[in-house]
Amino acid sequence: MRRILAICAIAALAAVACIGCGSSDKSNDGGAAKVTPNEEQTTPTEEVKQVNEAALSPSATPAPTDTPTPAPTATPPVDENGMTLLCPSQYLKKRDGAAYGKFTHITYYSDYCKRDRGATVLLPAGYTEEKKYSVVYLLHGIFGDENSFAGDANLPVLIGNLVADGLSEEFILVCPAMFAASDDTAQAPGFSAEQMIPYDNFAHDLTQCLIPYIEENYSVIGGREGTYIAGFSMGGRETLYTIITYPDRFRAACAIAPAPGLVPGVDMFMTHEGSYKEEEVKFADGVTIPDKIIICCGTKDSVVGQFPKSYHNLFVKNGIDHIWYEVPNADHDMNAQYSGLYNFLQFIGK
Ligand code: FER
Repeated sequence: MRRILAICAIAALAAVACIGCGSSDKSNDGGAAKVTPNEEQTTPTEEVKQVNEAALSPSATPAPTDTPTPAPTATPPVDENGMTLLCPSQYLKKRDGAAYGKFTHITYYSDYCKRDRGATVLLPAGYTEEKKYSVVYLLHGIFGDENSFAGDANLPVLIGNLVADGLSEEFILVCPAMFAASDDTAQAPGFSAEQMIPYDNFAHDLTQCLIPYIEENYSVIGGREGTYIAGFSMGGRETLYTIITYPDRFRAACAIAPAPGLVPGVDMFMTHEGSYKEEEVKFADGVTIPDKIIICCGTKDSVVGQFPKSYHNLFVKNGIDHIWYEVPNADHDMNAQYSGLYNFLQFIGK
């Protein structure tokens, strides 16, 4: 039964919006279904399964969209923290006078995984060795890879427009492949406790191998000062995991619609053992921590449901300063993703 549901769910996420979870030859499109955090349970109950089955029915699943259709938001609402709730639509359109970068694919040797690994890099349009740039590491969704974000033509446009308007400083965007298995032919992403390990292990590969590679090969500010991390869904969860594990390595972080599993919980896919216990999700006294942490999620997220809000509540409970906001009417979709990035990328260099 669980297997059938999981297969349905994977198909459903592909239909909802496979953003930040790309399609390479070794990965299937995939994803997750509506979920509800429940710390009491240790196994998914029939009730939870039924709720999620209903959520996956064709009538409950938003129509697939090849081209994201951001809401027309010339003057979108801004909250008390200065978060613009929806990305203004004009930031996703090319315009005269702005310059847009292009993604390239790179390979770095991961001493952590003991093999070559891929990443895509978006340099600023006018990249020059004469300047030093900040770097943003952007983490994809489950089943994605380094090509997931590189396939989104709107991303260089959003970045170029933010830079053109002086809202962001120029920066280098690096999109890694998160599934940091030592043998990616023997191991594949999926919904089991064992398959969570390579995702969490990416934090080590990132800090020990990819960041040093980028710092050696590009003209970057480097160190905590010039290093940022953000992610969508599974990438949002791993963004949170990474900053809890390596709090002093990142200047700012943004978890957009972060997936369950940072702490124990249950959804229709699996029982999440939790990468950390709830009480471990905190920063030790005296440790340097990110200056800014954003957690956000669509109000109508049919995939990660209330889990992002539960992280917000946990951060409040454990005294971690952060910004929480909800993207009006957004599902697990591009509106949520662009909103988070629109706000977060304005922190670069500030
Ligand atoms: C889960 C629900 C959603 C989960 C992962 C996701 C690992 C990720 C979804 C995505 O990346 O879009 O239970 O468990």
